[in-house]
Amino acid sequence: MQKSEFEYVRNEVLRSRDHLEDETVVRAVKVQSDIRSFAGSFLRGSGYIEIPPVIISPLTDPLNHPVIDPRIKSYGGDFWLTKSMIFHKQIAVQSLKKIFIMSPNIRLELEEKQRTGRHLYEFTQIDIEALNHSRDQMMALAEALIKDVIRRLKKEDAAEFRYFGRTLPDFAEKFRQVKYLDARKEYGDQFEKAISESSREPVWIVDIPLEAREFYDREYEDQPGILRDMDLLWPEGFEEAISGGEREFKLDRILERVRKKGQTEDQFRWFIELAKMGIEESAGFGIGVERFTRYACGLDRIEKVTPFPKVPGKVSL
Ligand code: ASN
Repeated sequence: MQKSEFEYVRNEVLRSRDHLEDETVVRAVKVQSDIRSFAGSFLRGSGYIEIPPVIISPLTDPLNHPVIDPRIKSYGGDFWLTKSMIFHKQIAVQSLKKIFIMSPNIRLELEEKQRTGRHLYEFTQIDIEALNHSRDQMMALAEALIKDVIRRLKKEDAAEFRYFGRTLPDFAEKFRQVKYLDARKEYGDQFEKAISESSREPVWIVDIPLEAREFYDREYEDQPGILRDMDLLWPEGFEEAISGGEREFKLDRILERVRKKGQTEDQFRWFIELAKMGIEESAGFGIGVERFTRYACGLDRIEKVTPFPKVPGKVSL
């Protein structure tokens, strides 16, 4: 090891130790632990079963934005680290019907994402999927999940919220919905930021155009180019909370959508082979655990909610 590298490691270990002793971090990690626990018990109580995460696989989410992809070659094949379990969810619900995963995701984001305060290259999303469910049903589940977790946090983490000087609001019965194209027309390209900053309640962005999403979310039959999907924005400028939708499940639709994205069938053959055998429709979403915690605690930077934060562009413990 070179001297400069040795110094980098030593400084990082010191920084990591200080980080772990920071009271803000200690209290936020407690809140994160409770979010995991309350969300898990809510979902189990709603008939969802937890399945273990997949970390390494020949199949993962292509995402709709550029990340660095670490490829692992072994056993004569190519593996990737999970960017989301989207396809595994769709496959698993065929027999398990209603599932969730506390899913660690690796997305080696470009260094510029460091500035947002919302990105970690290793994070966990609670990834949820249900067979023969609609987007509306999954949106209702998400609203109930968030309200239940926040209700329990307020009760059981009162000391933490006093420390953070944070009073979480009681949300309205239903969250507001805005169509993606209407939001962009009104607020321009930075509409997510504008809407989030000007809201006190979470807001749904629905009906997202094809070019803004991956190939797997389902297109309206009567509105080509628009998907039956959704994002949820946290209020107060905390931005994205959830992303999800109904899924394409018919082979011809899947192949057409892969083509429209300029992707290759070969890349998704593990999924396409399954679709050839026939799969039923499903819908679902993922909710980021660290972002939920950051919103709940009202913190400026996401690294404060987790013991070993991975900030884009930085080698960390
Ligand atoms: N979890 C998301 C979904 O269910 C996918 C993602 O994380 N890219 O749609």
